[in-house]
Amino acid sequence: REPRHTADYDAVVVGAGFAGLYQLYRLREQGLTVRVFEAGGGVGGTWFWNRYPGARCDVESIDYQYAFSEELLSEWRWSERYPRQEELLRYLDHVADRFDLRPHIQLNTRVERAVFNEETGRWLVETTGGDAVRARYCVMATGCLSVPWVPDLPGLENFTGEWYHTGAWPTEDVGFTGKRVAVVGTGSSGIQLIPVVAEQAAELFVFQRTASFSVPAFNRPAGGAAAAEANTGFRRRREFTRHSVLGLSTPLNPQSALAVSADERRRQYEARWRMGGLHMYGAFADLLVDRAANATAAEFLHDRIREKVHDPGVAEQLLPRGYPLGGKRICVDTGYYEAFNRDNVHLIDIKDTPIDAVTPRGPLVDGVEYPVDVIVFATGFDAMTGALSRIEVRGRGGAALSEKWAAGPTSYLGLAVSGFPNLFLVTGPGSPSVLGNVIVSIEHDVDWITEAVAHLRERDLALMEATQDAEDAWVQHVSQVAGSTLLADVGSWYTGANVPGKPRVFMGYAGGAGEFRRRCEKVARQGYTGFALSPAPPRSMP
Ligand code: NA7
Repeated sequence: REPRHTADYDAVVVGAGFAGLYQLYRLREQGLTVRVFEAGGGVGGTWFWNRYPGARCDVESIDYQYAFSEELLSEWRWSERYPRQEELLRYLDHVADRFDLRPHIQLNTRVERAVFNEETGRWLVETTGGDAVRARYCVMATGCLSVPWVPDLPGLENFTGEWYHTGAWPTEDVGFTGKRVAVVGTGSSGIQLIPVVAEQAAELFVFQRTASFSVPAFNRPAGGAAAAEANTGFRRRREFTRHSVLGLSTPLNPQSALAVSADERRRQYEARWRMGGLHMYGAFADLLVDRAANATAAEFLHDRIREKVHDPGVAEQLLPRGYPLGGKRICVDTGYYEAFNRDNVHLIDIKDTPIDAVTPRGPLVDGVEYPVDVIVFATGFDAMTGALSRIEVRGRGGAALSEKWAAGPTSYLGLAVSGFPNLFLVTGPGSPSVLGNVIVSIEHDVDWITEAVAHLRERDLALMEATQDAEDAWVQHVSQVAGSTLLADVGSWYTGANVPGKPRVFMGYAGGAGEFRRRCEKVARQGYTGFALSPAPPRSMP
């Protein structure tokens, strides 16, 4: 099949979210010609698609922004402690304009195929619209949570109302006023959406399979002296997050939860609770590694739920049980539990009785039909590998990435895959990104990739490829570290368990953002150990 037309670039970047925009900026800075393809109708990635009411980042604005430009840092003012989707999208639009990135970005364009040509040592990247470009480097900035997952419910196609997924929200307003609404899913997205819809809908039915651990955001305006002070301390703060475990600004309490008195434990949990949201992770050093320590935090949060929810029966159903705190990412809410004190909000526990089907009128559970006007699926994403598995990526010998990853994704440092020269992944599987603040990981990975590309160009090297040995060792290390935590066995999107049929592999690096950075730096410093660097495409001998 002949592509419609072929243009040549130094690099192709797939995706124009936080990762793709920054990668474009850095490669342009190096003087490379770059083409960015973006499936969305605008830049922003996650923050373009997740426009559902209540959508907000669970990391604080000050930590969830780029650090590469002093000008950008000083001219942009966040309005709230936790940024809303709309503000994040405005920020990324501003970045695209401010650094003149738009001419290099082709929107509304989905990449269908990326094939490495061993003769030329170049990637041919083709889009569904029939564009084709050749490039020396191909960077996948396709996101960790970018492919919405809608459960395969029989009858959904005949549902006569409207239905939406939080991660593919329409650009037009969706009205809930006076309507009967079903929300399926109580992870981060559902927990943000539910209190907002509860205020508008006539009746809201929340279908909960697994109760989440949620900690209030204690969101507030970001203005005033505190903001100015935070900005002054930004460099120090960012340096701290870079070398932290989760990429967050919270100091981790080095103590064990089991080494202190019950009073001290409570004091510590209350202090972290008041800090809000993900700060809870830092209460004790062993929360994610010791079951008994973890149980003390779970108990503290159970008590907070019981205090907030008036109906003791509903409160019991909202208690997360059967998995450790942090096994699924802690949710950060504003008024989530309080929403269940409203007369128009109904919790339907579907743990033991899943949604069997959707009738033309609404969800059907255990023979009971819930007639609704709108169903919102807050059912999460085909995480970490979803976007890449939807692109036909072929490396040496025409081998498909999907086949290589059939039993679960493998990588070297989450950045590269053996057999796929000059293909780079930003926060790929095996990176620490999704366990904490993805922006810190994105910046690291993009900087690392940019420096690797500069290294090749300065030395007139054509190809960089992870060796199979290095990849095997990294995969083993990732798995070993995950196995030493409480995270690896939990049925979550970290392990692919939320998508039926997906291989169960822990897809993050639980060794921490700081440790990951240290290892990547060492690899680069030692001349890219674990990578084969070659001057020209090695041709097979006649
Ligand atoms: P999550 O965290 O994957 O949450 C999805 C929710 O949907 C979770 O409660 C799931 O229950 C539930 N779910 C998934 N499939 C079904 C079916 N078939 N029936 C009922 N309930 C279902 O996605 P989010 O969008 O909330 O958040 C993703 C990340 O974005 C988050 O971690 C932050 O990093 C930002 P389950 O727990 O699987 O039993």
